[in-house]
Amino acid sequence: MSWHGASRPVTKDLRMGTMLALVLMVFVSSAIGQQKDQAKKYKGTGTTSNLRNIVIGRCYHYMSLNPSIGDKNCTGVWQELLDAVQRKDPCKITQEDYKRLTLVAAQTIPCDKTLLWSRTNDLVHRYTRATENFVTLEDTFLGFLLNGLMWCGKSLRPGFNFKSCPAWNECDHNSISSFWKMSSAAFARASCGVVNVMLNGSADGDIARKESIFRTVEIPNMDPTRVSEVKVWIIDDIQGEDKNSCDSKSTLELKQYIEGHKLKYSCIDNYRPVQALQCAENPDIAACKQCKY
Ligand code: ZNA
Repeated sequence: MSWHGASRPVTKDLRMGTMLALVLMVFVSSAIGQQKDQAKKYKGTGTTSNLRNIVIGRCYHYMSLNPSIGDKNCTGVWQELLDAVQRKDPCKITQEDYKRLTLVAAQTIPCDKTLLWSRTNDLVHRYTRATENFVTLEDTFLGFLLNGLMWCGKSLRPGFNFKSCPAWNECDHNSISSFWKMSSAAFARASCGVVNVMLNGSADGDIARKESIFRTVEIPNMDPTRVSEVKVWIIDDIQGEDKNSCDSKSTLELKQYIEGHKLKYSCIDNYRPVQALQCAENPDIAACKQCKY
């Protein structure tokens, strides 16, 4: 009897104790989880310091340089960037997450002005700065806002991760590569007339890497009813080797690939206006002293 009588409070105590232990376990494991998340080290650098001020400042700067774009709501654009990545695993950001940002940043691109590039990042932007005849993604509103910057959010928590972010190839769907894929697709879709592409004739390997954004995103997103021609410029470094040109095997394969997307193709080796820029920058080298320009 007494055993029975005493058993009730003991069972109650046991139950209470088990519950307390469970609550404590859940609490401790979630705290450890949060700590892990905080300490998580990605291979890339963290979000650029002062990101908000830079993006909002670039937004107003772009409007002052390009009045034709009209009035953009700069804090609204910032909010869309924030909403695309915050409270999300930075390795699980898809192009879809940037859809609203791409919509608020939409812009018309004049026909015949698009200049795409692959492995010519430096030269292509020196060229567009010098001539202002062409528009690269980085000269569009969306590309201008985020060019050269780093950003990523934190799983389940608001704001950005300033400690580290996934590097380009660290995971398939990271905040940086998904953004550039989404914005490149939007740019290619908005392009019309002759679309130019500056490729690197002195770089190793194929003229356009199989996994490049140019091949995987930009070509498939061009509208053959609006794009009259894809004009490939193959530029060698002014003192570099001529590893690829219009008649190289990989260039002919690229031609097939472009034509396979119902787009007209043309190719030009060492397009003179670009070579003239290379020579303006290196007037004393032998290749530039042939009175050709
Ligand atoms: N402004 C940018 O930071 C940027 C612009 C980044 C990525 C893509 N873009 C677009 S796509 C650009 O406006 C061109 O029109 C397109 C070029 O992309 P691509 O064909 O893949 O050419 P690329 O030279 O191989 O890569 C372009 C840039 O992408 C590089 O300068 C890197 O910033 C980045 N990138 C691409 N692949 C990798 C990478 N970074 C690290 N590892 C990679 N494997």
